[in-house]
Amino acid sequence: MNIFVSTALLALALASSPASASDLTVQNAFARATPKGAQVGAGYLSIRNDGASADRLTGVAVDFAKAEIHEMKTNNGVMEMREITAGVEIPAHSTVKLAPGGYHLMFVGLKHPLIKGETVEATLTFEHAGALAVDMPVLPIGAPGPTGGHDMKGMKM
Ligand SMILES: [Cu+2]
Repeated sequence: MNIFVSTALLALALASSPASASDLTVQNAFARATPKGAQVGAGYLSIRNDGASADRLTGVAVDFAKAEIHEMKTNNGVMEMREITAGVEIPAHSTVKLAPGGYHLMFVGLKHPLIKGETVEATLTFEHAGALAVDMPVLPIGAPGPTGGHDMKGMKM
């Protein structure tokens, strides 16, 4: 009985922090602070799909910029990124990371800088799960974030 109760409480505690829609859970979301006058910013997160069928991240919206889904790749030694218009597949029973050096959320035409210590909200849109609001704490410029990775210096815009 005691074991059952503590397990239930633990599950409740774990369920209370990440944003969740149906079988999808968003974890480790963060945005990077931007220098004054910067036109673009970036955000990162992990999406876990506990469901038996795939879903697809098809869009993202924020109120402080135009938001796009991007992918960064190294091409002949040069970091390049492009917009992913077809969305990002989240396969069943797996986690897809949007992390520095790969997929990321790109905030284009910032209306204001992203300030370290603040939190911004993004709304993710999934093909099946629909809209999901996510809070993204703003970490210092260049922060690799909770999921690790390298910084974006030298990327080709
Ligand atoms: Cu980008």
